[in-house]
Amino acid sequence: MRAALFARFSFFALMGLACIGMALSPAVAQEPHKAEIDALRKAMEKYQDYKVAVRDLYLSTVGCVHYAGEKTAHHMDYPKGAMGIHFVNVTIQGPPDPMKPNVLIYEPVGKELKLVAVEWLVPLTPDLKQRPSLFGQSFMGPMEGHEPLIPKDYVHYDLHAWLFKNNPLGMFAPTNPEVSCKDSDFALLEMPTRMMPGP
Ligand SMILES: [Cu+2]
Repeated sequence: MRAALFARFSFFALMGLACIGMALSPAVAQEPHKAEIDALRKAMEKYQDYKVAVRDLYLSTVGCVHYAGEKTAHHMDYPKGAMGIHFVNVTIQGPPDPMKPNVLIYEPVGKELKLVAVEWLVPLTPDLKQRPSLFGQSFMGPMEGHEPLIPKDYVHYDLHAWLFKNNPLGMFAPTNPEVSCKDSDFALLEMPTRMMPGP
C-alpha cells in the first residue's frame, strides 16, 4: 500500500519536474551556460575582498591596464576600454578549470578595489593541440605577452568573464568600456599585443 502510494507520488513529482523543465527550456536555450556561470560567480564572491584573494595567492600586478581602441594589423583588436588590475595566481596550472580562473581583475574606485572580472590565461605549450574553450567560448589568441607587465615571449590564450560588472560589449569581451583606471596611480595605457600562429 505504502509502496503504491509512493509510486503514485513519485509519478506526479516526476510529471511536475518535467513541466517545470519544459517551462524553463526556452531560457536555457538562450543562455546555455547560465547555471555554470552563476555557480562560478557564487564561488568567486569571496574575492570581492582583495585580501581574501591575496591570501589564496592571487597576487596583484599593480598596473591598471587600459586600451585606447586603436587598430593595428596582426595585433589583437581590443575595443576602447579597460581591463583593470590583474591579480595572478601562478599556482593554478594545467588545462583551464571553469571553476578556478587563474586571474582576478579589480577596478580601482576611489580608494577601493572592486572585483569586476575573472580571466583564464593559458600558455601556448607544444602539448596544446587546440584552442581552449570554456562556456562555449573560444579563447582569444594565441598572442604575445602584454608588455610591460607580461614579457613578450609569454605566448598565451586568454578569456575574460565580466562576472561582477556589466559589459556592454558582452560577458566575454576582452575590454570593458565601463571600467576605468582614472582612480589608479598606476594606470598603464597598453598597445594591443601581437597575434601569434597557433594550432
Ligand atoms: Cu592576453
